[in-house]
Amino acid sequence: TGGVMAARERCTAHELPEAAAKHHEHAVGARECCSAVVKRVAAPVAAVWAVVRRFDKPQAYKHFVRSCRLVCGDGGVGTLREVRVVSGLPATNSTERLEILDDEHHVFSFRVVGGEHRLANYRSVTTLHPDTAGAAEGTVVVESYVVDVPPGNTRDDTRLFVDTIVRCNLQSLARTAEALHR
Ligand code: A9S
Repeated sequence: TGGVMAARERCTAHELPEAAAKHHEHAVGARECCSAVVKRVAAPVAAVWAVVRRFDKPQAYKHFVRSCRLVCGDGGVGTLREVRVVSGLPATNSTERLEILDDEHHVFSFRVVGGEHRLANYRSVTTLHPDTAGAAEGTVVVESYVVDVPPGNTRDDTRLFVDTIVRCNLQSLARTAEALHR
């Protein structure tokens, strides 16, 4: 579908290795939408990964998160967290499950399994790649997602809303990892 191509094209545009691009190919249903955001970070992969891999601490860089507690699990695959959201969003809380935590290949994925918000069945995959373009050690972060289009919303509205949140998160991730690295 068009959704699969959206994430896929953006990844190949950044010349990711085939194995990494595969993580951003999603099967997208009729009432779902899909997109991807790419962000360059001026810090090595290890510094960015140290922030991303902490499923128990999304508030380290996600500014829309007010608090987070683990419901069950210890931060490995299958762990459930309950995230409370800052006010001003059409959401109060979200229950999320860690799906992939690959320390070797720097792949992270979670899915939304409940909560009071409009992003039912949200799932995302984040991959980190060494950025060989610049002189200093850098990282390219690719984050793709699939989510149900909420009743009464269009696919474009949904993508605009979610892309904005993901872009904010990745900007903040960059600042956090760059500060750690300094
Ligand atoms: O947390 C993420 O990585 C990405 C997103 C899009 C999170 C979205 C969100 O947590 C809110 C920020 C609260 C917005 C959820 C699940 C629903 C929202 O409406």
